[in-house]
Amino acid sequence: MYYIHVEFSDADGAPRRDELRDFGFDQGFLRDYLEVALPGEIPARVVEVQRGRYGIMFRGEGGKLAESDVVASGHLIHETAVGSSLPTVGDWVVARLSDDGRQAASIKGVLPRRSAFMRRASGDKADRVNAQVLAANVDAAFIVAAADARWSPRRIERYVTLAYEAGVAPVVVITKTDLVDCPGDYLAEAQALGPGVSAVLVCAPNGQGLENLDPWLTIGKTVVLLGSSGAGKSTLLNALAGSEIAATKAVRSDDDRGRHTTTHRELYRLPSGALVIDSPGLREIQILAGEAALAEAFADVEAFAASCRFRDCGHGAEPGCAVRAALEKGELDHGRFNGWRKLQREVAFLAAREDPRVAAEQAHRWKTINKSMRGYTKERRSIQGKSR
Ligand SMILES: Nc1nc2c(ncn2[C@@H]2O[C@H](COP(=O)(O)OP(=O)(O)OP(=O)(O)O)[C@@H](O)[C@H]2O)c(=O)[nH]1
Ligand SMILES: [Mg+2]
Ligand SMILES: [Zn+2]
Repeated sequence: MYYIHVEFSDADGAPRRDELRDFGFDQGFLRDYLEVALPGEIPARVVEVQRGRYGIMFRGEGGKLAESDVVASGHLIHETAVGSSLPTVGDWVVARLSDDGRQAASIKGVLPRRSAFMRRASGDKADRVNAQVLAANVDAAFIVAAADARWSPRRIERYVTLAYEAGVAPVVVITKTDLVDCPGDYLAEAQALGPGVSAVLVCAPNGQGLENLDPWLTIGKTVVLLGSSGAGKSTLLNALAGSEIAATKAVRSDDDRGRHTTTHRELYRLPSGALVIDSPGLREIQILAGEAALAEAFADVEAFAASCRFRDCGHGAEPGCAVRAALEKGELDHGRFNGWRKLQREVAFLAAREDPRVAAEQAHRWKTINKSMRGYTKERRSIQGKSR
């Protein structure tokens, strides 16, 4: 008999305390898991990614949470080569148990992602864009930006676009507010990035402002920390955790800029029960996003553009250009306009060279079974068929 390792209610129907559920596992993921799992396979969440090895969290003996260090199965790696995705931090996966049933041994497949943060992988070629999934199944993105010389609304709005592409709420967390006289100026600049963008001022070392992040840090919810190296992501994580769970390092001198203190991606659980993904700062944000995300991130600019006399207005010398009029009247910031144009060009470039993986990820974002898992279901069906 096949024993299902996940239980949601006692005989009286009351929810049972389930540690896997505290990691964000719910009825939807359970359904997806049951659809594809074979005997001896369990649901697990990827909590750490280090060069081809994955730390996964699952219900071990006695229902207690256990962690194993595993690899992806050969089957999954093969499928990845033809279009689906390797596991990433935050993923819910189907893992195979070791022969003695005590440990997880490998990852057989990735369950459909509810959200995915993607960027262009390094080393992609001009004719072909490769996607890298940075984090999955995230509920909110904390865009961590320091109130210092590297402050850049242009960079922040790129992250905002990335968050919209992932279908996730963007929250700008402004750090190092202890180092400036007027933190309110930074807050205003962040808030000007659109009505959907929340912004919060914090000083992580002394805990100031952290309570303003509480709405996003609730039990079982997952937040990813995004932002440049040195912005203070790991410092923020430690402050929220109340202990030094991640390494941090003093701001580097300029010749040292490329070095990251955080060197891998990991999901941590806070005392509040919220889950936080820390990762190395991205050196450059080669974003992967489509027109819809761009329109959402730049709704204010697009609203002006919608009033231009010509639908295909290039916002140059055309008569009746509402965008140029807004720029001249000071209703639209020049920097923001230029940021929008630059991203538009990038989005157009991407649309022309789309990685099948990106298309696949977009199609799978809302609860469809991914390709590797479909093959997998067939495999299970044929096994069942044979035993009948
Ligand atoms: N004064 C001040 N310093 C801060 C604050 N937050 C972070 N720092 C300092 O900034 C430096 C970099 O912080 P990290 O947390 O290591 O930065 P990170 O974003 O995790 O960097 P990577 O791991 O390389 O991506 C450390 O020396 C922190 O002590 C803050 O609110 N105020
Ligand atoms: Mg760090
Ligand atoms: Zn125009």
